[in-house]
Order: sequence, then C-alpha cells, then structure tokens
Amino acid sequence: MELWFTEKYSSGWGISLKITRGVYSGRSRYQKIDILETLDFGKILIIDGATMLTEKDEFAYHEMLIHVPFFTHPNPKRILIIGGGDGGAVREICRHSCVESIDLVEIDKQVIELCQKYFPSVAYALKDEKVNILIEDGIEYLKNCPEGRYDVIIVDSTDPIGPAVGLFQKEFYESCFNALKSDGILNVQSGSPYFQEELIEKVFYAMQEVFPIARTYLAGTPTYGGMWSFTLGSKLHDPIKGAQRRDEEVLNNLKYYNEGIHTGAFQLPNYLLKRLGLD
Ligand code: AG3
Repeated sequence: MELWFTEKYSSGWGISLKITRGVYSGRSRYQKIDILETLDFGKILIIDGATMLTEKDEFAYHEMLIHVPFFTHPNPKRILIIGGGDGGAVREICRHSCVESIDLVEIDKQVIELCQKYFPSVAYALKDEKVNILIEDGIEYLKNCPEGRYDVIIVDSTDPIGPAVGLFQKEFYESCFNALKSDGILNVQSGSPYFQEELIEKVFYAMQEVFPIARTYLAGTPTYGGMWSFTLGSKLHDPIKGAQRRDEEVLNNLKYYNEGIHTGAFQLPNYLLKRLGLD
C-alpha cells in the first residue's frame, strides 16, 4: 500500500508527497502539527494541513526571505522575526556577521521544540547566543514595542488563518513601521502567486500605504505549489537597486540566492504586474 500526503491548494489542485513513515502527530494549544518522512523531500513539517517546510527545498524559501532584505540593508544589526519557530530564518540571518541581536517572537512553543528535535539542520541556529526567543503573540509584541528599535523585521508566518490573520493587515505593518529605524526594512511572506493572488494584492497595497517603498518578488519553492511571493516594505533602501553589500563568506555558502537572482526576482509576470497596478 502506498501512503501519500496531499496539501490541497484548491478543491482541484494539490501537491502530493509519498510518505515512508509517520514521525509525529499532535495538537498544540494553537494548531495541529504533523511531521512525516517523505520518499524524496526528507522530513516535512505540516501545520493545520499546510506544508511549512521540507528538508529538501526549505533553503530556497529561507534564503530568499532573508538575503534579499539583508543584502538591501547596508548594515543590519538589530533584527526581529515574527513566527519562524522552525529556525530556518534565524539560520540564514546568523550568516551575516554584522548582526548583533535577533529577537524571535513565536506564538507556539511546540513548533520550536519539535523542530529542534526533528529538524536539526533547520533549527540549530536557534541556540546561537545572539538569539533571544520570546513565546508570545507577534501582533501584541509589536503594539508595545519601543519606536525605532530594529533594522530589519521578518514575518515568517503560516497562511492567513487562525492566529496569523492579523499578520497580513495594514495595522500590523504600521506597528512594524514604528518599530523600525529610519532606514529599516520589513519583509513578509505574502503567499502563492497562483492560488493566493488576492492575498498578494492586499499585502502589496497595504504595504504601499505604510512604506515609501513597497516591492513584491518571487522565488521557486516546489512544495509550496511551485512559486512563492514575498513583499518588502522599506523606509529608504530600494531592493531593486540590487545587493548593497558584497560578503563572499555569505554568498559562497548559499544554494539559491545570488546577486543576479536578487534583482531578477523582482521581475514579475504580466498578470501580477496588472494586479499590483505596476503595468
Ligand atoms: N512559512 C510560510 C509557509 C506558508 C506555506 N503555505 C502553504 N503551504 N499553504 C512557513 C514557515 C517556514 N519557516
């Protein structure tokens, strides 16, 4: 008998992976969490039925979520991550030696504990001495955050369901704006360009209302249905001008991001340009 996990992106479209073993299944205070071993993509982390990461292709998402804003900012030192309890975003940020501190605000402690146990290649940097983990609601944290505290804020969330709904709203981007320094950058995952077009549009327009510079870019992520989008809000530095720093030590160790991809990722297909009013 063959066992397959399918994440349904719509009633007629899904991404399936062949399962070789069940590793963990349980329910935290906030969500249902499953970890399975797949035949071709290593272990997979599933939250409320949605693929969060696989060992094989998580590098593409995490490198693109992090290195685009981190090479846009000339000197990122104080960092905030909302979500990202798996540690993939932290791992990529820790490659940048200019970074002094990383506050990670994750609502679900169990995600962190499970990833430390079952995904050590993703989660190992959570133990880095620069990392300060806070188990709380990111929306509340930002409401109470002192102004101008961070150089870069990253939102590595699940889809806009359950506790993550508020992370896709204009009010939340305003809190992020206030918590950023005068040349700060916010970068958020903004959904699939194929099954969440409306979400990308909503995030982009909200970001544009809050930040002087708003840009959407794409990366190839097979287990998220082919491609994924990110939307960056910036007070000063424009990411389409390309990488502002050259750090060979970081660049030599990456599997996806490079300087060509940094600028190329902002080239959007016509239907998205139209949706975002950029045509
Ligand atoms: N970050 C965004 C994943 C959203 C995927 N959505 C889906 N499969 N429907 C997940 C956490 C990675 N650090």
